[in-house]
Amino acid sequence: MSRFWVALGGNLGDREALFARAVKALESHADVELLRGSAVYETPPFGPAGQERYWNAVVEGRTELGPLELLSVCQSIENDLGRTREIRWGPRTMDLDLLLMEDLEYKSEELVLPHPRIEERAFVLRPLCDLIPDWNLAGGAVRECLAGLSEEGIVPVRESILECR
Ligand code: A4P
Ligand code: MG
Repeated sequence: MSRFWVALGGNLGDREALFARAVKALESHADVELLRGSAVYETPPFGPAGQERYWNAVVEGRTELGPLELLSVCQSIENDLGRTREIRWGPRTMDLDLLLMEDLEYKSEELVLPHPRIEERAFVLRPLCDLIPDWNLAGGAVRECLAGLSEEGIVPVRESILECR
């Protein structure tokens, strides 16, 4: 069994309903067990201007699946929730990024672990810090990486993503 952390993000449609559907879809997979969830945060959009604010959260789970299999589970949930890919960093109903899988390092065209942009993004680090503040990333512990970024405009909106189910 490997522990994993998946980030959820979305800024189109009914964000609460979409977050609930994503959590249910993940935990209803026979080989995936969800253990803990961060708070849900409303966050200022990063990327093209004029987008709505996002909801962001992180779930921690464990699985017998390998990293590519888990990525493919995440991608099929994104597709089921109406995800389309038109604009890089553009608006989306649901983005599920595989952040970490134990301390596995992996690099292929489809998957890079740890997720290469974790340390640049307060909207990822803020919820990840709820769960594993002392986890060491390349640039330092999660809480230290977060301390180096601005958290301006990041507001908790639900105590736990697992409440949204
Ligand atoms: N890929 C490689 N490694 C991974 C990994 N560890 N997890 C590949 C997931 N996917 C991984 O992803 C593009 C490709 O990355 C996939 O085909 C996969 O094989 P995508 O989800 O189709 O594209 P994307 O999400 O548009 O790109 P990217 O670079 O993941 O964007 P981000 O970084 O997720 O940015 N603002 C706020 N406030 N909150 C947000 O959540 N999200 C984005 C999207 C922009 N602005 C945001 C937010
Ligand atoms: Mg993505």
